[in-house]
Amino acid sequence: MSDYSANFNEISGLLQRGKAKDIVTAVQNALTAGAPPADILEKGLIAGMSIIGGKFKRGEVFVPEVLIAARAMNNASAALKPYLAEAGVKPVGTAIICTVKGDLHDIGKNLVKMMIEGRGIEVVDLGVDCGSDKIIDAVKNTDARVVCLSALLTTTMMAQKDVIEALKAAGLRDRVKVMVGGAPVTQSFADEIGADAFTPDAASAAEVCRSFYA
Ligand code: B1M
Repeated sequence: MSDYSANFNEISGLLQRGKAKDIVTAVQNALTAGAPPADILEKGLIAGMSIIGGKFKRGEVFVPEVLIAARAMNNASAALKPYLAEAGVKPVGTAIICTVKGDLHDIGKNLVKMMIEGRGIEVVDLGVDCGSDKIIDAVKNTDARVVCLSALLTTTMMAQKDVIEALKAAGLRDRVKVMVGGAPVTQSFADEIGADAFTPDAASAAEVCRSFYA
């Protein structure tokens, strides 16, 4: 079995240093060498971002460094996107995705979107800091069967509950399945707020989302 650890370490390092151009070349080199796209994502990109996260927490790096790492992450993910999608999959339906009100983190949301698209589902992306009204409008104006909510802050997790309550109040709760995720979110929190599904990562989010179109 081939060892791609040097490729993954290089990608992780470039991400941490925010090298938005070089990282795309490194991702392409790893693909050419035969590294599995899902491993490039997990062992290179997500691993690098979690090192940055630890440094951010300990006050060793600050918002500007995190932002340039985020830009590198977005470039590298975009380069990886075609390789994560299943070839020739026809759309089976539509899902809505956003990061909830008050929350600007979009890297995880973008990865979840990319993986769901890779399973043949069209995704309407409502962006970040997204309030219930916008989500209600999107549910009314599309044939989406699933609403995916991402939250990265302990202070914004409750906005996922607000969306579920707003869907109930609008008489739309039975029309869609609600999936929740993001670093602070747990299965017990999802149960507590009445979500239909929680998944800890983008790959399992895509799998569960696809199961709602069976
Ligand atoms: Co922020 N931030 N941040 N930040 N930031 C965290 C989340 C934090 C944990 C850092 C820390 O202290 N260690 C901390 C939150 C603490 C808490 O609430 N307990 C924090 C903080 C405090 C803040 C600010 C308040 C800082 C400040 O301004 N003082 C501020 C808040 C701004 C706001 O949102 N209102 C802030 C700002 C920022 C930046 C703008 C600088 C930047 C975001 C850039 C961007 O997203 N475009 C940023 C970043 C990058 C981070 C860290 C370092 C990395 C987050 C990330 O992208 N991870 C983060 C530390 C960390 O997580 N270790 C941190 C990689 C990404 C792939 O993982 O998003 O978890 P994640 O997604 C995963 C899973 O969670 C899951 O799948 C993904 C991939 O497998 N998933 C789902 C996500 N959504 C899902 C939905 C699903 C299912 C699975 O179903 C629907």
